[in-house]
Amino acid sequence: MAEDALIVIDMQNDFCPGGALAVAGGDEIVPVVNSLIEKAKHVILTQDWHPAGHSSFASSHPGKAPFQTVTMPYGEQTLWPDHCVQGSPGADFHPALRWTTAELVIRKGFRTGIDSYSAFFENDHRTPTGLAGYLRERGISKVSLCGLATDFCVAFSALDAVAEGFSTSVVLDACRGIDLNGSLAAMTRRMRDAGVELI
Ligand code: VGL
Ligand code: ZN
Repeated sequence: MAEDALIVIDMQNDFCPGGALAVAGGDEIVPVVNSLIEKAKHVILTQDWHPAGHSSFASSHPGKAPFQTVTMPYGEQTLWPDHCVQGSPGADFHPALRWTTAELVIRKGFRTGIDSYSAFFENDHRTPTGLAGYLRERGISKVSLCGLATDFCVAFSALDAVAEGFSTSVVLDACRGIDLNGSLAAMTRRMRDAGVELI
């Protein structure tokens, strides 16, 4: 039988108000995400998990400020404030997130030289995290996504999920966006055009 899974993206302290890369209203969605978790058959979490000095941090690029871009060997990369450093409190899941039933936690962004927005591939769109293989091996063909941020990690995960052949939906009520230079509208459109069901 075809199984389905809920993928909860980056519900971590640093993406919530008070955190290093706070997404407006990021904490408001915790109760909504918890109710999705309660109803889901299988729950998978992602955790942004950067070493100190990660190449996506503006602080690693002299003269650069957060939200500017640099060209990396794999393409253009937005620079961020230092966030979700491995083992730091900011990298922990939000304290009210009911994560205990999760069957898998995928950590991403742990290679210094490359960022990873998507739960499936790093930002070179080539290096897999292993998630697609895990889902296939478990007979999961349908995924539903929620979390932070709508226009970065949620959107890139959803785009890769459809490209990998999974039936994919995003629960927008259970997401919040960063919206950098119109990225929320642009990524919403890209998801819709790619065949992601937006709920
Ligand atoms: C994210 C920027 C940098 C996200 C992660 O979770 O959307 N955004 N790292
Ligand atoms: Zn990150």
